[in-house]
Amino acid sequence: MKYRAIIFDLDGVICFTDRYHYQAWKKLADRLGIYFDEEINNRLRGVSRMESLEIILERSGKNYSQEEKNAFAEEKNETYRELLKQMTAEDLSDEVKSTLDTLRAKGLKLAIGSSSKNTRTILSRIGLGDFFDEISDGTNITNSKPDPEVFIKAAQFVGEEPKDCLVVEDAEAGIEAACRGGFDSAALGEAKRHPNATYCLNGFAELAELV
Ligand code: B16
Ligand code: MG
Repeated sequence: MKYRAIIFDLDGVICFTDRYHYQAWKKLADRLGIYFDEEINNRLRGVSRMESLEIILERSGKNYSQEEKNAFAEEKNETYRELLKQMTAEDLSDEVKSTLDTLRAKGLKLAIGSSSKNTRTILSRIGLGDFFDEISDGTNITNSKPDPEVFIKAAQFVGEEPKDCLVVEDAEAGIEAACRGGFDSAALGEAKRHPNATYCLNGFAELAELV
């Protein structure tokens, strides 16, 4: 087998919380009178909540204090968490679930490497609360993607070297993080724009043939 473990990004790979992030940021941006669109939203993929806010505020003419920024980030998170309440096991696609089962049956260790502080809430909502061997997320890191910290911690948690782990990502920042950490990577969606992805996938199910 080529790899001993697979580290999955969450938002945009395992499930599609990206549309809820978009709606929640859009609501805040509209309230503040700041222009925001899908293209700007793509720059937020894999990026932490506070760094995402800074990207949104680039279009604002105002200088906000740190206190105001904290309140904006909290406001967005409250909207986002409200939207997450709609999620159920039906938000986990058959393709993702059956591919995960195939990878597990091959004996691979399966971990999450996500920037989100809401990772555990989301996994339990979609019925994967106890599925992964290890979870590395926004609650155990100080630097978010493109820094490799979240993946390095995931590899440590499963007890494997980066060279023996494959990272699966939908964000360019995530592929960059994988490269910097010494991991091979498989890109989905927007992440395929990054020139250094090891593999470009047309769909999640292709993973089963790769490893
Ligand atoms: P939270 P991932 C990332 O998840 C999202 O792609 C990014 O848009 C979000 O800002 C970040 O999580 C932080 O999320 O506000 O829930 O802590 O793609 O790394 O799984
Ligand atoms: Mg992602």
